[in-house]
Amino acid sequence: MKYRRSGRDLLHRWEGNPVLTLEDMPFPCNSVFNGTPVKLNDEYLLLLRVEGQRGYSFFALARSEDGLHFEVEKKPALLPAEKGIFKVYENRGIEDPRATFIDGSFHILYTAVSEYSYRIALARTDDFRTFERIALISEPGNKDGVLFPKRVNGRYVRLDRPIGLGVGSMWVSYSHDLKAWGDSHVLMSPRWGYWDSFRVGASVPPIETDAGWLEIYHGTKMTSAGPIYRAGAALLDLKNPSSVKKRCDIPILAPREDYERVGDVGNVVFPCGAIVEPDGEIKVYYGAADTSIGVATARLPDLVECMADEETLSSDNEGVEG
Ligand code: BMA
Repeated sequence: MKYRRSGRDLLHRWEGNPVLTLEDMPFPCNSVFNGTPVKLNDEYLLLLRVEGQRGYSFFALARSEDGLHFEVEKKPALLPAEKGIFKVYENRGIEDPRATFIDGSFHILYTAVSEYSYRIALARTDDFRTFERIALISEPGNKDGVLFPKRVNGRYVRLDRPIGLGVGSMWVSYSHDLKAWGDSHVLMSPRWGYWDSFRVGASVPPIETDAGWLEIYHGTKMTSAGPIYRAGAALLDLKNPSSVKKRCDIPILAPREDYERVGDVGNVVFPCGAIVEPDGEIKVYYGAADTSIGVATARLPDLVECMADEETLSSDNEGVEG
């Protein structure tokens, strides 16, 4: 397997990128991006966000033996709900799935889109063939939900990104039953002057490491040509995920290749999940320019080492309004 170094990014792109494009889709659609990966029975599955030609999104499933070469199933995996309460809040589509294995099955947080704004929804599946919608778990104006893979101090934990007054921060919330959430706190905010100075949101469901919960997140910087979406990393305290221990001061992946620079929304890399291999390699799957999907890898310990103490980073920011 060959990986290409582009610039100084800590994540190295697979030289066969993009992994999936419109050309690989077995049915007509506008684009494929923002997929979440899982490994099931030695097979890699990628639940994809597909934007249909009408403009709203739904999910399709791709399968692979090596996590690099995927084949997309002929029929969509999950469409916006056609009845009940989910229909009301999904009538403009479903977006950005993020899968977590917990309590013996896969739990997918995704964004339900309607004229009433974004909400985070939860569905459960064992096989990615049938999905059971569990609940709409956020107020309107919230997206980028990711679920931790285990309970912490008896409670389920999630990260999300409620829309703020111009500033988009990452929050943490807790639940006893996955349906009712509370004890919400702001966790990480944009940093003035940094690559993540405009908005930050959770991207990859947190990964447990000896050093803490590794969160690969997305951060944006606003420019005169619009936002640039990059990926970064932070470590949260294992026993208290409301506490950020470390945060990387540089992005781990930034748009550099043509397929990341040019597309429906240019200058975007947007991870929605990762696979940690038994040998410590992490494969991060990301949407590129809202038009295709890429994969990039690193050694998990290298990602953990790249981070500076949060105290050092906050003192950099002292006295500066973000
Ligand atoms: C975010 C989400 C993603 C999208 C990204 C870049 O706010 O809506 O689905 O990939 O913007 O357009």
